[in-house]
Amino acid sequence: MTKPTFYLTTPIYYVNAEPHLGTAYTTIAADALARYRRMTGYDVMFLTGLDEHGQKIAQAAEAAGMDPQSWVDAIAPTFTKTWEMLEISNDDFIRTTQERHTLGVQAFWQELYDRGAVYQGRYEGWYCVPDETFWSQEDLVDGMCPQCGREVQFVSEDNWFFRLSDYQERLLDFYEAREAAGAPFIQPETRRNEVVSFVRSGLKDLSISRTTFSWGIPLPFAPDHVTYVWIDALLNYITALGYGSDDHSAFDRYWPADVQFVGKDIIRFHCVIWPAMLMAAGIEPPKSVFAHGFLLTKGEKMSKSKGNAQTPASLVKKFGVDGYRYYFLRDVTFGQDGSISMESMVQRYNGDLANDWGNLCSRLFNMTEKYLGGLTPPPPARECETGADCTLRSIAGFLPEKYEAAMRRLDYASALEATWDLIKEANRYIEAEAPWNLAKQGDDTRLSAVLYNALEAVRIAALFTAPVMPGTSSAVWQRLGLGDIEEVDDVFTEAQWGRLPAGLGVRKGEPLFPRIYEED
Ligand code: ME8
Repeated sequence: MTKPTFYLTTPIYYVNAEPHLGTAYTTIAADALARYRRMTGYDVMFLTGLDEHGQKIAQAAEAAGMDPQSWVDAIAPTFTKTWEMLEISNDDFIRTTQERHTLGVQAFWQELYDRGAVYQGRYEGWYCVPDETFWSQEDLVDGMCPQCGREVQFVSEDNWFFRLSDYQERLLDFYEAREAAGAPFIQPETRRNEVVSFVRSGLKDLSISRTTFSWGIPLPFAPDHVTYVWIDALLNYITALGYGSDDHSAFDRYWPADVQFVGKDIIRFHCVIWPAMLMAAGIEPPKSVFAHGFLLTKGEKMSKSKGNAQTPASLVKKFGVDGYRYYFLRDVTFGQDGSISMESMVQRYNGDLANDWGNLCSRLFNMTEKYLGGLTPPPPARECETGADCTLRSIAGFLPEKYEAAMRRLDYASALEATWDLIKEANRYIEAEAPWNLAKQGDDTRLSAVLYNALEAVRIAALFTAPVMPGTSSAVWQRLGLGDIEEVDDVFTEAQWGRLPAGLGVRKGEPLFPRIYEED
Protein backbone atom coordinates (compact mmCIF):
# COMPACT_ATOMS: atom_id res chain seq x y z
CA MET A 1 0.00 0.00 0.00
CA THR A 2 1.42 3.42 -0.85
CA LYS A 3 1.75 5.77 2.08
CA PRO A 4 -0.01 9.14 2.09
CA THR A 5 2.40 12.03 1.67
CA PHE A 6 3.19 14.80 4.12
CA TYR A 7 5.27 17.78 3.00
CA LEU A 8 6.51 20.30 5.56
CA THR A 9 8.96 23.15 5.32
CA THR A 10 10.79 25.69 7.47
CA PRO A 11 11.71 29.16 6.26
CA ILE A 12 15.04 29.18 4.49
CA TYR A 13 17.30 31.19 6.75
CA TYR A 14 19.49 34.10 5.76
CA VAL A 15 23.17 33.33 5.71
CA ASN A 16 24.11 36.73 7.09
CA ALA A 17 25.18 35.05 10.31
CA GLU A 18 25.23 31.66 11.99
CA PRO A 19 22.11 29.82 13.19
CA HIS A 20 20.75 30.84 16.60
CA LEU A 21 18.07 29.82 19.06
CA GLY A 22 15.29 31.42 16.98
CA THR A 23 16.07 29.65 13.73
CA ALA A 24 16.71 26.43 15.66
CA TYR A 25 13.29 26.77 17.30
CA THR A 26 11.35 26.67 14.03
CA THR A 27 13.55 23.87 12.73
CA ILE A 28 13.14 21.71 15.84
CA ALA A 29 9.37 22.19 15.83
CA ALA A 30 9.18 21.15 12.19
CA ASP A 31 11.47 18.22 12.89
CA ALA A 32 9.30 16.93 15.73
CA LEU A 33 6.28 16.97 13.42
CA ALA A 34 8.25 15.29 10.60
CA ARG A 35 9.35 12.53 12.95
CA TYR A 36 5.87 12.08 14.34
CA ARG A 37 4.28 11.90 10.88
CA ARG A 38 6.80 9.24 9.85
CA MET A 39 5.70 7.30 12.94
CA THR A 40 2.07 7.64 11.91
CA GLY A 41 2.65 6.12 8.48
CA TYR A 42 3.26 9.06 6.18
CA ASP A 43 5.76 9.37 3.38
CA VAL A 44 7.30 12.57 4.74
CA MET A 45 9.22 15.20 2.82
CA PHE A 46 10.81 17.65 5.24
CA LEU A 47 12.61 20.59 3.65
CA THR A 48 14.81 23.27 5.14
CA GLY A 49 17.58 25.35 3.61
CA LEU A 50 19.21 28.71 3.11
CA ASP A 51 18.31 32.06 1.61
CA GLU A 52 21.55 33.17 0.01
CA HIS A 53 20.75 36.05 -2.33
CA GLY A 54 19.83 39.70 -1.88
CA GLN A 55 21.26 42.92 -0.66
CA LYS A 56 21.61 41.90 2.98
CA ILE A 57 23.79 38.91 2.12
CA ALA A 58 25.77 40.93 -0.43
CA GLN A 59 26.44 43.52 2.29
CA ALA A 60 27.42 40.89 4.87
CA ALA A 61 29.88 39.42 2.37
CA GLU A 62 31.28 42.84 1.58
CA ALA A 63 31.72 43.63 5.27
CA ALA A 64 33.67 40.38 5.60
CA GLY A 65 35.79 41.31 2.59
CA MET A 66 34.53 38.33 0.62
CA ASP A 67 32.67 37.80 -2.65
CA PRO A 68 29.08 36.72 -1.96
CA GLN A 69 29.44 33.14 -3.21
CA SER A 70 32.52 32.50 -1.04
CA TRP A 71 30.69 34.04 1.90
CA VAL A 72 27.56 31.88 1.56
CA ASP A 73 29.73 28.81 1.00
CA ALA A 74 31.57 29.60 4.21
CA ILE A 75 28.40 30.12 6.29
CA ALA A 76 26.28 27.29 4.87
CA PRO A 77 28.14 24.52 6.75
CA THR A 78 27.46 26.23 10.09
CA PHE A 79 23.76 25.55 9.42
CA THR A 80 24.14 21.97 8.24
CA LYS A 81 26.41 21.21 11.22
CA THR A 82 24.01 22.81 13.68
CA TRP A 83 21.08 20.85 12.25
CA GLU A 84 23.11 17.66 12.50
CA MET A 85 23.96 18.46 16.11
CA LEU A 86 20.25 19.05 16.83
CA GLU A 87 19.32 15.78 15.10
CA ILE A 88 17.20 17.47 12.47
CA SER A 89 15.90 14.80 10.10
CA ASN A 90 15.34 16.93 7.00
CA ASP A 91 15.00 15.00 3.75
CA ASP A 92 16.42 17.77 1.60
CA PHE A 93 18.41 20.95 2.07
CA ILE A 94 18.03 23.70 -0.48
CA ARG A 95 20.37 26.60 -1.07
CA THR A 96 19.08 29.34 -3.33
CA THR A 97 22.43 29.55 -5.12
CA GLN A 98 21.98 25.99 -6.38
CA GLU A 99 21.36 25.54 -10.08
CA ARG A 100 18.13 23.59 -9.52
CA HIS A 101 16.74 26.66 -7.76
CA THR A 102 17.92 29.18 -10.36
CA LEU A 103 16.32 27.14 -13.14
CA GLY A 104 13.06 26.77 -11.25
CA VAL A 105 12.87 30.50 -10.44
CA GLN A 106 13.47 31.40 -14.06
CA ALA A 107 10.82 28.93 -15.21
CA PHE A 108 8.41 30.54 -12.75
CA TRP A 109 9.23 34.03 -14.03
CA GLN A 110 8.57 32.90 -17.59
CA GLU A 111 5.21 31.51 -16.49
CA LEU A 112 4.24 34.83 -14.86
CA TYR A 113 5.42 36.75 -17.92
CA ASP A 114 3.51 34.50 -20.33
CA ARG A 115 0.36 34.86 -18.24
CA GLY A 116 0.65 38.65 -18.14
CA ALA A 117 0.99 38.75 -14.35
CA VAL A 118 3.99 41.10 -14.41
CA TYR A 119 4.72 44.48 -15.95
CA GLN A 120 7.54 47.04 -16.02
CA GLY A 121 7.35 50.15 -13.88
CA ARG A 122 9.28 52.48 -11.65
CA TYR A 123 9.63 51.90 -7.93
CA GLU A 124 10.13 54.93 -5.76
CA GLY A 125 10.00 54.39 -2.07
CA TRP A 126 11.80 52.98 0.92
CA TYR A 127 13.62 49.70 1.49
CA CYS A 128 14.67 47.98 4.70
CA VAL A 129 17.75 45.89 3.96
CA PRO A 130 17.73 43.80 7.19
CA ASP A 131 14.11 42.77 6.48
CA GLU A 132 14.51 42.91 2.68
CA THR A 133 11.17 44.73 2.54
CA PHE A 134 9.77 47.61 0.50
CA TRP A 135 7.90 50.25 2.48
CA SER A 136 5.96 53.31 1.37
CA GLN A 137 6.31 56.70 3.03
CA GLU A 138 3.06 56.18 4.99
CA ASP A 139 4.27 52.82 6.33
CA LEU A 140 7.31 54.28 8.09
CA VAL A 141 7.24 54.95 11.81
CA ASP A 142 9.27 58.03 12.68
CA GLY A 143 11.13 57.54 9.43
CA MET A 144 12.19 54.02 10.40
CA CYS A 145 11.20 50.49 9.33
CA PRO A 146 7.81 49.72 10.91
CA GLN A 147 8.79 46.09 11.37
CA CYS A 148 12.25 46.19 12.92
CA GLY A 149 12.70 49.86 13.77
CA ARG A 150 15.92 50.15 11.82
CA GLU A 151 16.96 52.61 9.15
CA VAL A 152 15.48 52.41 5.68
CA GLN A 153 17.01 53.61 2.42
CA PHE A 154 15.35 55.48 -0.42
CA VAL A 155 15.14 53.45 -3.61
CA SER A 156 14.31 54.68 -7.08
CA GLU A 157 14.56 51.91 -9.65
CA ASP A 158 13.05 50.66 -12.91
CA ASN A 159 11.68 47.32 -11.78
CA TRP A 160 9.26 44.61 -12.77
CA PHE A 161 6.03 44.51 -10.82
CA PHE A 162 3.68 41.70 -9.89
CA ARG A 163 -0.04 42.50 -10.10
CA LEU A 164 -0.64 41.70 -6.43
CA SER A 165 -3.55 44.17 -6.32
CA ASP A 166 -5.50 41.81 -8.62
CA TYR A 167 -5.51 39.19 -5.87
CA GLN A 168 -7.22 40.97 -3.01
CA GLU A 169 -10.65 39.40 -3.55
CA ARG A 170 -9.26 36.05 -4.64
CA LEU A 171 -7.17 35.82 -1.50
CA LEU A 172 -10.05 36.74 0.77
CA ASP A 173 -12.25 34.14 -0.95
CA PHE A 174 -9.45 31.61 -0.65
CA TYR A 175 -9.01 32.16 3.12
CA GLU A 176 -12.74 31.93 3.60
CA ALA A 177 -13.15 28.78 1.52
CA ARG A 178 -10.38 27.03 3.44
CA GLU A 179 -11.90 28.10 6.69
CA ALA A 180 -15.35 26.91 5.64
CA ALA A 181 -13.85 23.56 4.67
CA GLY A 182 -12.53 23.24 8.24
CA ALA A 183 -8.91 23.41 7.05
CA PRO A 184 -7.82 27.01 7.64
CA PHE A 185 -4.91 28.20 5.54
CA ILE A 186 -3.43 30.42 8.27
CA GLN A 187 -2.78 29.16 11.77
CA PRO A 188 -3.14 30.06 14.57
CA GLU A 189 -6.38 32.01 14.45
CA THR A 190 -5.02 35.31 15.80
CA ARG A 191 -2.62 35.46 12.88
CA ARG A 192 -5.42 34.67 10.47
CA ASN A 193 -7.36 37.71 11.60
CA GLU A 194 -4.29 39.88 11.26
CA VAL A 195 -3.69 38.74 7.67
CA VAL A 196 -7.33 39.05 6.65
CA SER A 197 -7.56 42.63 7.88
CA PHE A 198 -4.30 43.48 6.14
CA VAL A 199 -5.60 42.14 2.82
CA ARG A 200 -8.95 43.87 3.33
CA SER A 201 -7.15 47.18 3.75
CA GLY A 202 -5.99 46.90 0.12
CA LEU A 203 -3.04 45.41 -1.73
CA LYS A 204 -0.56 47.29 -3.86
CA ASP A 205 1.38 45.83 -6.77
CA LEU A 206 4.75 44.54 -5.68
CA SER A 207 8.14 45.34 -7.11
CA ILE A 208 9.71 41.95 -7.73
CA SER A 209 13.02 42.73 -9.36
CA ARG A 210 16.02 44.88 -8.49
CA THR A 211 18.52 46.67 -10.67
CA THR A 212 20.88 48.45 -8.27
CA PHE A 213 22.89 45.35 -7.37
CA SER A 214 23.49 41.99 -9.01
CA TRP A 215 23.53 39.31 -6.26
CA GLY A 216 20.43 37.41 -7.34
CA ILE A 217 18.78 35.42 -10.08
CA PRO A 218 18.50 37.25 -13.43
CA LEU A 219 15.09 37.47 -15.05
CA PRO A 220 15.02 35.29 -18.16
CA PHE A 221 13.46 38.07 -20.25
CA ALA A 222 15.37 41.01 -18.66
CA PRO A 223 18.82 39.79 -17.56
CA ASP A 224 19.85 43.20 -16.20
CA HIS A 225 17.26 42.68 -13.44
CA VAL A 226 17.73 40.29 -10.54
CA THR A 227 14.81 38.67 -8.73
CA TYR A 228 13.64 40.43 -5.56
CA VAL A 229 15.02 38.19 -2.84
CA TRP A 230 11.66 37.33 -1.27
CA ILE A 231 10.28 36.04 -4.57
CA ASP A 232 13.50 34.09 -5.04
CA ALA A 233 13.29 32.69 -1.50
CA LEU A 234 9.61 31.72 -1.47
CA LEU A 235 10.06 29.70 -4.62
CA ASN A 236 12.46 27.34 -2.81
CA TYR A 237 9.45 25.41 -1.55
CA ILE A 238 8.68 24.24 -5.07
CA THR A 239 12.08 24.38 -6.78
CA ALA A 240 13.37 21.87 -4.20
CA LEU A 241 10.73 19.48 -5.54
CA GLY A 242 11.93 19.95 -9.10
CA TYR A 243 9.40 22.58 -10.23
CA GLY A 244 10.40 23.86 -13.65
CA SER A 245 12.84 21.02 -14.31
CA ASP A 246 12.48 17.90 -16.43
CA ASP A 247 12.11 15.76 -13.32
CA HIS A 248 9.18 17.22 -11.42
CA SER A 249 7.99 13.91 -10.00
CA ALA A 250 8.60 15.09 -6.41
CA PHE A 251 6.62 18.26 -7.13
CA ASP A 252 3.74 16.17 -8.50
CA ARG A 253 3.95 13.91 -5.48
CA TYR A 254 4.35 16.29 -2.54
CA TRP A 255 2.92 19.64 -3.57
CA PRO A 256 0.85 21.33 -2.12
CA ALA A 257 2.72 21.40 1.18
CA ASP A 258 0.79 20.24 4.23
CA VAL A 259 2.34 22.69 6.69
CA GLN A 260 4.75 25.55 6.15
CA PHE A 261 6.33 26.69 9.40
CA VAL A 262 7.21 30.37 9.72
CA GLY A 263 7.80 32.92 12.44
CA LYS A 264 5.17 35.65 12.77
CA ASP A 265 7.65 38.17 11.32
CA ILE A 266 7.29 36.73 7.83
CA ILE A 267 3.60 35.93 7.76
CA ARG A 268 2.62 38.48 5.10
CA PHE A 269 5.14 37.04 2.68
CA HIS A 270 3.84 33.53 3.25
CA CYS A 271 0.14 34.19 3.58
CA VAL A 272 -0.39 37.02 1.10
CA ILE A 273 2.38 37.22 -1.51
CA TRP A 274 3.12 33.49 -1.69
CA PRO A 275 -0.40 32.22 -2.37
CA ALA A 276 -1.00 35.09 -4.81
CA MET A 277 2.18 34.23 -6.73
CA LEU A 278 1.14 30.60 -6.92
CA MET A 279 -2.36 31.49 -8.07
CA ALA A 280 -0.87 33.70 -10.77
CA ALA A 281 1.16 30.76 -12.07
CA GLY A 282 -1.79 28.36 -11.87
CA ILE A 283 -0.34 26.42 -8.92
CA GLU A 284 -2.33 25.42 -5.87
CA PRO A 285 -1.31 27.25 -2.66
CA PRO A 286 -0.08 25.23 0.33
CA LYS A 287 -2.61 23.59 2.63
CA SER A 288 -1.53 25.60 5.65
CA VAL A 289 0.97 28.06 7.03
CA PHE A 290 1.62 28.04 10.77
CA ALA A 291 3.14 31.22 12.18
CA HIS A 292 4.67 30.76 15.60
CA GLY A 293 5.64 33.51 18.03
CA PHE A 294 8.98 34.94 19.03
CA LEU A 295 11.36 33.67 21.63
CA LEU A 296 12.08 36.53 23.94
CA THR A 297 14.98 36.98 26.29
CA LYS A 298 14.34 39.55 28.98
CA GLY A 299 11.30 40.69 27.03
CA GLU A 300 13.14 41.43 23.76
CA LYS A 301 13.02 39.48 20.51
CA MET A 302 16.18 37.53 20.06
CA SER A 303 17.80 38.11 16.72
CA LYS A 304 21.14 37.84 15.03
CA SER A 305 21.31 41.52 14.20
CA LYS A 306 20.38 42.64 17.71
CA GLY A 307 23.25 40.58 19.00
CA ASN A 308 21.30 39.07 21.93
CA ALA A 309 21.19 35.58 20.49
CA GLN A 310 22.97 32.68 22.17
CA THR A 311 24.27 29.72 20.19
CA PRO A 312 22.47 26.41 20.36
CA ALA A 313 25.82 24.65 20.85
CA SER A 314 26.45 26.12 24.30
CA LEU A 315 23.01 25.02 25.52
CA VAL A 316 23.32 21.57 23.96
CA LYS A 317 26.57 21.18 25.84
CA LYS A 318 24.77 21.85 29.10
CA PHE A 319 21.41 20.16 28.52
CA GLY A 320 22.12 17.58 25.83
CA VAL A 321 20.33 17.64 22.46
CA ASP A 322 17.14 16.18 23.83
CA GLY A 323 17.10 18.44 26.87
CA TYR A 324 17.44 21.37 24.51
CA ARG A 325 14.73 20.22 22.09
CA TYR A 326 12.37 19.38 24.93
CA TYR A 327 12.66 22.74 26.65
CA PHE A 328 11.64 24.87 23.69
CA LEU A 329 8.69 22.73 22.70
CA ARG A 330 7.45 22.17 26.25
CA ASP A 331 7.98 25.54 27.87
CA VAL A 332 6.85 27.86 25.07
CA THR A 333 3.30 27.55 23.73
CA PHE A 334 3.75 27.10 20.01
CA GLY A 335 2.05 30.02 18.29
CA GLN A 336 2.60 32.51 21.09
CA ASP A 337 5.61 34.56 22.13
CA GLY A 338 7.52 32.95 24.95
CA SER A 339 10.18 34.08 27.36
CA ILE A 340 13.10 31.79 27.75
CA SER A 341 15.66 31.81 30.51
CA MET A 342 18.42 29.68 31.92
CA GLU A 343 16.51 29.32 35.20
CA SER A 344 13.40 27.87 33.58
CA MET A 345 15.51 25.64 31.38
CA VAL A 346 17.31 24.15 34.38
CA GLN A 347 14.01 23.74 36.18
CA ARG A 348 12.34 21.90 33.29
CA TYR A 349 15.35 19.73 32.76
CA ASN A 350 15.74 18.67 36.36
CA GLY A 351 12.02 18.34 37.03
CA ASP A 352 10.59 16.75 33.91
CA LEU A 353 13.60 14.99 32.47
CA ALA A 354 16.04 14.07 35.25
CA ASN A 355 13.38 13.42 37.93
CA ASP A 356 10.26 12.24 36.14
CA TRP A 357 11.43 10.51 32.99
CA GLY A 358 15.08 9.68 33.59
CA ASN A 359 14.49 8.37 37.12
CA LEU A 360 11.51 6.31 36.07
CA CYS A 361 13.60 4.53 33.46
CA SER A 362 16.65 3.98 35.61
CA ARG A 363 14.70 2.77 38.67
CA LEU A 364 12.72 0.34 36.57
CA PHE A 365 15.66 -0.98 34.62
CA ASN A 366 17.52 -1.41 37.92
CA MET A 367 14.67 -3.31 39.49
CA THR A 368 14.30 -5.51 36.43
CA GLU A 369 17.95 -6.39 36.80
CA LYS A 370 17.75 -6.87 40.53
CA TYR A 371 14.49 -8.79 40.84
CA LEU A 372 14.00 -10.41 37.44
CA GLY A 373 17.51 -11.27 36.33
CA GLY A 374 17.45 -8.45 33.78
CA LEU A 375 14.69 -9.99 31.65
CA THR A 376 11.31 -8.51 30.78
CA PRO A 377 8.61 -10.50 32.57
CA PRO A 378 5.64 -12.15 30.83
CA PRO A 379 2.42 -10.14 30.70
CA PRO A 380 0.32 -10.72 33.82
CA ALA A 381 -2.44 -13.32 33.57
CA ARG A 382 -5.08 -10.63 34.05
CA GLU A 383 -4.58 -7.19 32.56
CA CYS A 384 -6.05 -5.16 35.41
CA GLU A 385 -5.56 -6.87 38.71
CA THR A 386 -6.02 -3.74 40.76
CA GLY A 387 -7.45 -0.25 40.41
CA ALA A 388 -3.92 1.11 40.06
CA ASP A 389 -3.23 -1.26 37.16
CA CYS A 390 -6.39 -0.07 35.44
CA THR A 391 -5.56 3.61 35.92
CA LEU A 392 -2.10 3.18 34.45
CA ARG A 393 -3.43 1.21 31.55
CA SER A 394 -6.21 3.62 30.82
CA ILE A 395 -3.89 6.67 30.82
CA ALA A 396 -1.65 4.81 28.38
CA GLY A 397 -4.71 3.96 26.31
CA PHE A 398 -5.80 7.58 25.92
CA LEU A 399 -2.33 8.89 25.16
CA PRO A 400 -2.20 8.17 21.37
CA GLU A 401 -5.49 9.95 20.77
CA LYS A 402 -4.60 12.95 22.94
CA TYR A 403 -1.18 13.23 21.38
CA GLU A 404 -2.52 13.06 17.84
CA ALA A 405 -5.13 15.73 18.58
CA ALA A 406 -2.50 18.04 20.06
CA MET A 407 -0.09 17.50 17.16
CA ARG A 408 -2.81 18.31 14.66
CA ARG A 409 -2.96 21.74 16.32
CA LEU A 410 0.85 21.83 16.59
CA ASP A 411 0.34 22.13 20.30
CA TYR A 412 3.58 20.48 21.32
CA ALA A 413 3.26 21.48 24.96
CA SER A 414 -0.05 19.63 25.29
CA ALA A 415 1.28 16.59 23.41
CA LEU A 416 4.17 16.44 25.87
CA GLU A 417 1.90 17.07 28.82
CA ALA A 418 -0.23 14.08 27.80
CA THR A 419 2.94 11.98 27.63
CA TRP A 420 3.94 13.23 31.07
CA ASP A 421 0.55 12.18 32.43
CA LEU A 422 1.63 8.63 31.71
CA ILE A 423 5.17 9.11 32.98
CA LYS A 424 3.96 10.66 36.23
CA GLU A 425 1.34 7.98 36.69
CA ALA A 426 4.00 5.29 36.18
CA ASN A 427 6.10 6.93 38.90
CA ARG A 428 3.11 7.04 41.24
CA TYR A 429 2.35 3.43 40.41
CA ILE A 430 5.82 2.28 41.38
CA GLU A 431 5.72 4.26 44.61
CA ALA A 432 2.33 2.85 45.52
CA GLU A 433 2.99 -0.74 44.46
CA ALA A 434 6.49 -0.73 45.98
CA PRO A 435 8.11 -3.63 44.12
CA TRP A 436 10.87 -3.70 46.78
CA ASN A 437 8.24 -4.73 49.37
CA LEU A 438 6.77 -7.35 47.04
CA ALA A 439 10.27 -8.78 46.64
CA LYS A 440 10.76 -8.83 50.40
CA GLN A 441 7.41 -10.56 50.86
CA GLY A 442 8.30 -13.09 48.17
CA ASP A 443 5.17 -12.21 46.15
CA ASP A 444 6.82 -13.00 42.81
CA THR A 445 3.64 -13.05 40.78
CA ARG A 446 2.59 -9.58 41.77
CA LEU A 447 6.18 -8.30 41.55
CA SER A 448 6.40 -9.55 37.99
CA ALA A 449 3.00 -8.06 37.12
CA VAL A 450 3.88 -4.65 38.58
CA LEU A 451 7.20 -4.49 36.77
CA TYR A 452 5.58 -5.60 33.54
CA ASN A 453 2.98 -2.86 33.76
CA ALA A 454 5.51 -0.18 34.58
CA LEU A 455 7.88 -1.32 31.82
CA GLU A 456 5.00 -1.34 29.40
CA ALA A 457 4.17 2.25 30.39
CA VAL A 458 7.80 3.19 29.72
CA ARG A 459 7.80 1.45 26.35
CA ILE A 460 4.67 3.36 25.32
CA ALA A 461 5.83 6.70 26.78
CA ALA A 462 9.09 6.42 24.80
CA LEU A 463 7.08 6.21 21.56
CA PHE A 464 5.64 9.62 22.32
CA THR A 465 8.79 11.25 23.58
CA ALA A 466 10.52 10.14 20.36
CA PRO A 467 9.44 12.95 18.00
CA VAL A 468 10.80 15.58 20.38
CA MET A 469 13.63 13.56 21.98
CA PRO A 470 14.79 11.05 19.39
CA GLY A 471 18.13 10.06 20.91
CA THR A 472 17.06 9.27 24.46
CA SER A 473 13.85 7.59 23.27
CA SER A 474 15.90 5.27 21.05
CA ALA A 475 18.14 4.58 24.03
CA VAL A 476 15.12 3.64 26.17
CA TRP A 477 13.92 1.17 23.57
CA GLN A 478 17.38 -0.28 23.19
CA ARG A 479 17.74 -0.70 26.93
CA LEU A 480 14.40 -2.48 26.94
CA GLY A 481 15.80 -4.85 24.34
CA LEU A 482 13.36 -3.56 21.71
CA GLY A 483 14.12 -2.69 18.09
CA ASP A 484 14.88 0.67 16.51
CA ILE A 485 12.21 3.16 17.55
CA GLU A 486 12.91 5.17 14.39
CA GLU A 487 11.57 2.30 12.32
CA VAL A 488 8.12 2.57 13.88
CA ASP A 489 5.65 3.62 11.19
CA ASP A 490 2.39 2.71 12.89
CA VAL A 491 2.54 4.26 16.32
CA PHE A 492 -1.13 3.56 17.05
CA THR A 493 -0.66 -0.21 16.76
CA GLU A 494 2.69 -0.06 18.46
CA ALA A 495 1.21 1.85 21.40
CA GLN A 496 -1.33 -0.84 22.19
CA TRP A 497 -0.98 -2.17 25.69
CA GLY A 498 0.59 -5.57 26.12
CA ARG A 499 2.97 -5.67 23.17
CA LEU A 500 6.10 -5.80 25.34
CA PRO A 501 7.42 -9.32 24.84
CA ALA A 502 8.73 -11.45 27.70
CA GLY A 503 12.36 -12.44 27.98
CA LEU A 504 14.03 -9.37 26.48
CA GLY A 505 17.39 -8.46 28.01
CA VAL A 506 17.08 -5.12 29.82
CA ARG A 507 20.15 -2.96 30.32
CA LYS A 508 20.48 -0.25 32.94
CA GLY A 509 22.81 2.09 31.09
CA GLU A 510 24.04 5.51 32.14
CA PRO A 511 21.55 8.11 33.43
CA LEU A 512 19.61 9.48 30.46
CA PHE A 513 19.45 12.99 31.93
CA PRO A 514 22.14 13.55 34.56
CA ARG A 515 20.95 16.17 37.02
CA ILE A 516 22.24 19.69 36.43
CA TYR A 517 23.48 21.67 39.37
CA GLU A 518 23.40 25.45 39.12
CA GLU A 519 27.16 25.74 39.24
CA ASP A 520 27.60 23.42 36.19
O1 ME8 B 1 13.28 35.73 7.34
N1 ME8 B 1 11.95 33.60 17.88
O2 ME8 B 1 15.20 34.45 7.36
P1 ME8 B 1 15.73 34.65 8.85
C1 ME8 B 1 11.40 32.64 17.13
N2 ME8 B 1 15.23 34.33 4.78
N3 ME8 B 1 11.76 32.40 15.87
C2 ME8 B 1 12.72 33.15 15.34
C3 ME8 B 1 13.34 34.18 16.06
C4 ME8 B 1 12.92 34.39 17.40
N4 ME8 B 1 13.45 35.30 18.21
N5 ME8 B 1 14.26 34.76 15.27
C5 ME8 B 1 14.22 34.09 14.08
C6 ME8 B 1 14.13 35.05 6.78
N6 ME8 B 1 13.28 33.12 14.12
C7 ME8 B 1 13.99 34.73 5.32
C8 ME8 B 1 12.95 33.64 5.15
S1 ME8 B 1 11.50 31.95 3.68
C9 ME8 B 1 11.02 31.85 2.10
C10 ME8 B 1 12.67 33.23 3.74
C11 ME8 B 1 12.93 32.18 13.04
O3 ME8 B 1 17.08 34.03 8.88
C12 ME8 B 1 11.47 32.34 12.59
O4 ME8 B 1 11.07 31.17 11.93
O5 ME8 B 1 15.61 36.05 9.27
C13 ME8 B 1 11.59 33.46 11.59
O6 ME8 B 1 10.48 33.53 10.73
C14 ME8 B 1 12.85 33.03 10.87
O7 ME8 B 1 13.70 32.50 11.91
C15 ME8 B 1 13.54 34.18 10.16
O8 ME8 B 1 14.77 33.73 9.69
